[in-house]
Amino acid sequence: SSLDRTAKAERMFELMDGFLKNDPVSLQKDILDHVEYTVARSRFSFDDFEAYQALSHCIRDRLIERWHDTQIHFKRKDPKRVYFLSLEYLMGRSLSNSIINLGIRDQCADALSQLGFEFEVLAEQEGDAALGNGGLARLSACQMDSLATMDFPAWGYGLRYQYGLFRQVILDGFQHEQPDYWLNFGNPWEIERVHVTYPVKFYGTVEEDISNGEKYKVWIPGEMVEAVAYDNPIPGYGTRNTITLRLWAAKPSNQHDMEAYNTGDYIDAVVTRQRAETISSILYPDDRSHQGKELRLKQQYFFVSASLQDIIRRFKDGHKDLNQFPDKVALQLNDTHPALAIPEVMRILVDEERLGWNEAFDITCKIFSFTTHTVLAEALEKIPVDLLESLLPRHLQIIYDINSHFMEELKRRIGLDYNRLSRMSIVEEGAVKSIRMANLSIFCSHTVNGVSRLHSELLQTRVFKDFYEMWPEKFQCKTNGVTQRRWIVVSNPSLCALISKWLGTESWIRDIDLLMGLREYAADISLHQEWQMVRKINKMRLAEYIEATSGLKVSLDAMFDVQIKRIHEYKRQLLNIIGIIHRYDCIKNMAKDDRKKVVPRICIIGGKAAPGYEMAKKIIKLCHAVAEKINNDSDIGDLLKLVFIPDYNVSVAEMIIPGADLSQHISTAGHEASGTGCMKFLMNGCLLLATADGSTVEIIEEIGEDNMFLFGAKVHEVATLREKGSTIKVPLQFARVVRMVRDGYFGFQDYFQSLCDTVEGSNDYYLLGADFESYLEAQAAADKAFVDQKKWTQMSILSTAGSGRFSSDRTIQDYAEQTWGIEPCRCPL
Ligand code: H53
Repeated sequence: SSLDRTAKAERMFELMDGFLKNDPVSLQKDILDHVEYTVARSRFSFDDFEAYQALSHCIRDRLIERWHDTQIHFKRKDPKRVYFLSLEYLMGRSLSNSIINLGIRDQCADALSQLGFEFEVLAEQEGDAALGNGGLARLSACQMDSLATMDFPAWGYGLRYQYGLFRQVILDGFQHEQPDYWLNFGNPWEIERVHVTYPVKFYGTVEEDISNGEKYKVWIPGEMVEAVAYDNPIPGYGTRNTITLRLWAAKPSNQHDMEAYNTGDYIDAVVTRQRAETISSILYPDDRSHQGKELRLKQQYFFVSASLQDIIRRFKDGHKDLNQFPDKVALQLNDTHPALAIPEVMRILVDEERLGWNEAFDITCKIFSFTTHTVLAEALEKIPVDLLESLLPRHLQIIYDINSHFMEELKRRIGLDYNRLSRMSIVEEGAVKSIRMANLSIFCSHTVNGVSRLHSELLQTRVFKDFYEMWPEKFQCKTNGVTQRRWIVVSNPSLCALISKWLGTESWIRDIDLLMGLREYAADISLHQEWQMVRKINKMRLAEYIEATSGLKVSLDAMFDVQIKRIHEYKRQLLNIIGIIHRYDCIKNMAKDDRKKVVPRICIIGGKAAPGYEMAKKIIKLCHAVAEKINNDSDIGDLLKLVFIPDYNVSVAEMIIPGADLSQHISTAGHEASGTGCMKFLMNGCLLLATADGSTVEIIEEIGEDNMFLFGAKVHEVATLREKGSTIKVPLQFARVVRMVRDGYFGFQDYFQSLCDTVEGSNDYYLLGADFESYLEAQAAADKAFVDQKKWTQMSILSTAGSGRFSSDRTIQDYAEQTWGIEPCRCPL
């Protein structure tokens, strides 16, 4: 009764001491309590890792307080909500980020130092949460940070893989993959919700039934698995708002079991049950390619089904009329990976809620929006019809129904243009009949967006031209962004302090446009000195890491030249390596006196290759073979070094980026949808050497061509160059370097032949040869600028100052206004 409830609440308030306190003494007490009661170590003897665990739990408690308040506030206000559906999140570490967003960094450091611990050392104890592959996954993490900071009523949904992205181990220069069983030491950043579970169905048959004189379809599943929620609180910065990233884990279902147990083999029945858990066991390590595997499809549906059940339950708790669903809910499809949500919503509305087809379809089209992250044909998901039919028979029917509505509408508008109809169809006929998930997503979403302006244009003029001509109003551009909280405040504390000092405020951490204020001081000598000092500190940190991982000692006066990202032919790490070999060759052939003029370089490359991507693996091996040669050549000395940093991940990036002088973003124009690494480097005052591809086109607009080193063919030139094929004029130096590799100058002669084949003559699809000359010119320009440290520092300051547009806060604001139609809902302090 309500009386009981009031009495209960009063008693509760009596018992509570108010919120957890954040002064150093309270923090110390809480840390020690967690050492004793959570970690179960004596408070008189615990090591760094145990201190990390205790501190994390102490921070987790504070997150939970805010998280509860936020959820209650959202419930009370009942705003329109956005649900971000993504199969991948690269969260990295959580401790530092949480402490900074809670605003208690200094208090924690004080509390720890009095206990004899150093905050930085404890932060290093944490492993990365690597539930994703690359750019798309880290983007999701950055966007969650912005959603929380900007007080949006948002939820992220995803999968809680037991094995994250593989660890990369290099043996003899070859990549080997090792499993990342990241939950081994527990995960203080998640909260298991044993009561938030939903059944997820697979396989079986579809039957017809009649109720109240109306026919409807019933799906009789053949397998049932339970989805259990794990909530990860995401704190905003400078706000109490703390939102939820809800990840699903698969557990065996208890329904259906009685029969199995009664009919016989107990052992078999238990083993079968256990198989359920494999659904969320492992992240697929392929970036941008899909393989039509059943397990992958199961993962997609598992995550979609559990999320939608959760979302609809939350909606129904307070609303009866499903027609109001679009007023309260926006569903964001992060690439096509969650696109099964479309037929799933239709199935729920039509089969379970018994809405008419048109009414259901109308609702569906009002709630979905779709972001595509690629221009590469191989990255567009296609699901073989056979696979879908066996795993999700009802969904296949629904997709066929959607397609026939779609085809009818098209015929009405364009007549019987069969070529076009077949290009646009959701169903692809052919050797393997399959479902085009992108076409499904475009047709059923109210908006479709690319992730940079160039990419959005290419979608309209090439990849989805037919669709754009039909529904131009659907197409939007949302240029990616990254969060300055992680990429400056957490990872580059010295630069953070310097910026705040010169701007006279810390407000830029929430209001990034203020960074522009640095332009005013771009020529100020005392800023230059402080700026250079900060850069030196960061280079020192990176140099120590290089020495620790590779044994190589590097000079801080050299230019640190970095390329870190997934290894892919279109990203052209091979162009970088060929350039390095050329530089080596030049130095070797130089007169001793001329060597004095050479700008010393430390070339740093890092990134993982998908385990089945042969050429990418060869590129890694070539990098090591070349490094072996150069680094041990006494003629070269400190003038040139090449280092491959193994096991590149978010926390390694946090250490490398602040220490880089120059970074390379050199994809063949028209291939990188956006790129977000370049934005992180830009924020940190690293100069870019880049092609006009993806988001760099917009970076040029912000900081001007003079403040970066641009080169290479432009998008509109690429097709013509490809047509020219082997008649393109390729510089002699390029051919010479490729010959060196072919001739076994770096060893492994046979192994590298096929790699060399990919860049010669008409095989050179990514145009390394065609772009080589202008690449060398850009490199020479970078050398020249580096010698003039005053000029370089000014360019560096202007890079940071011009990076505001590339904050994920701006991206999220754009999505909120132009796509989702949601407003902030700020929890009172
Ligand atoms: O998504 C990033 C882009 C980047 C693009 C990347 C991406 C993946 O990481 C995985 C699959 C895919 O189709 C695209 O390659 O250009 O910056 C975030 O939008």
